[in-house]
Amino acid sequence: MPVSDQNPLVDQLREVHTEALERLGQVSDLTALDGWRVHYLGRKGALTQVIRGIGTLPTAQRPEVGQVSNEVKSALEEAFEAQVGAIKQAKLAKTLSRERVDVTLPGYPVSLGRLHPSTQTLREITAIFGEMGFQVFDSREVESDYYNFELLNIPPYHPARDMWDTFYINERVVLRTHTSPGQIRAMQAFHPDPIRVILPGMCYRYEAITARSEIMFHQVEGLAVGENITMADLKGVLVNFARRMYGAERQVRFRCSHFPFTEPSVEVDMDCIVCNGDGCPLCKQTGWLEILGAGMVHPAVLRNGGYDPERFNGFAFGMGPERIMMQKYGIDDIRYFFSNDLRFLEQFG
Ligand code: FA5
Repeated sequence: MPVSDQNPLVDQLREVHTEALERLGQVSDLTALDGWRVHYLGRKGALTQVIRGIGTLPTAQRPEVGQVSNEVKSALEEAFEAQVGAIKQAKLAKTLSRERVDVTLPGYPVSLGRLHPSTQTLREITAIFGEMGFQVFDSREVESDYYNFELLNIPPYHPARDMWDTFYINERVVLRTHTSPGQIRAMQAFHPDPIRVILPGMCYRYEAITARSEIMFHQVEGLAVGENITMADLKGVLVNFARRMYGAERQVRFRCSHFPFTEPSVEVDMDCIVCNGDGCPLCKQTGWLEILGAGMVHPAVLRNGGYDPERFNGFAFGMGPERIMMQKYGIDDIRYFFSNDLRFLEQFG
């Protein structure tokens, strides 16, 4: 760079410029680069030091110093930015060369969601009854005590209430303990027409959780109301269901039982799917597994639903899909269903 013999400060500015660019070329990391910036461009940096001497110059020479110092400052700032970019780029290139991606490697397997086993069973049950002409009727999970018990022929203080340990929301509202209150709601919705419905849904019981009992489980209720419906119709429907659900060779037996809302009442057993009736731990050596409760709808219940029991009659049944799955797949603990363990859930579907 030519040296001016008239203006010593301009010469010094040019020297600073040359030296700064030389040093910048040697800076290779961002911390050192910041040190460079402070040294040359900072408030007390080399450029400022030169400009401070402007007072010693004759007035005519001062504007040239201002102009050249601005030029040098801009040039150094530009060089600084370029060096920041270059250092960052070099760093990135180094990182990338270390983290090279092999795009030909196989990816991680994508795990697909699936329906909960209870939902799958509910759908299977719904399909079987659908083919027998039953339609689905949705009823509520939060019920009044009146529907859950009283309209089903279970007045307050009746000992049969002990069969259903209950979660009370308040004195008159409960979480339904079974799907049977839906019978009354279906009758009120269909009256005076005949009815053939199933009512799937969640039930709640305030009881000890064990390998066979949950406090939250599904039930599927069935209800048929019409004229001249007999116990033989109930039997035909349930035998057909058991064989479709568990296999054509299944034997079904009806055992006397008691439910306040059916008369007569039965419990239905099926020969044990593990031992075919010979006796094993699953069936507690009896050869039979209970699959559901059922009976002919009690005249008082028909009346509560709006049907004249002199003219109409019907049957009802209620089953637990989780228990059905346990029997079908030899699952020894109902708690697997709602413990959210993928090792269990992924086996279905
Ligand atoms: C009832 O709940 C009656 N409402 C069934 C009924 C309907 C009878 C219509 C007559 C006419 P029960 O309490 O037995 O009956 O329950 C029926 C089914 O629900 C049982 O067979 C079982 O499969 C299932 N279940 C009952 N309690 C539990 C529980 N704590 N955990 C899992 N499943 C249960």
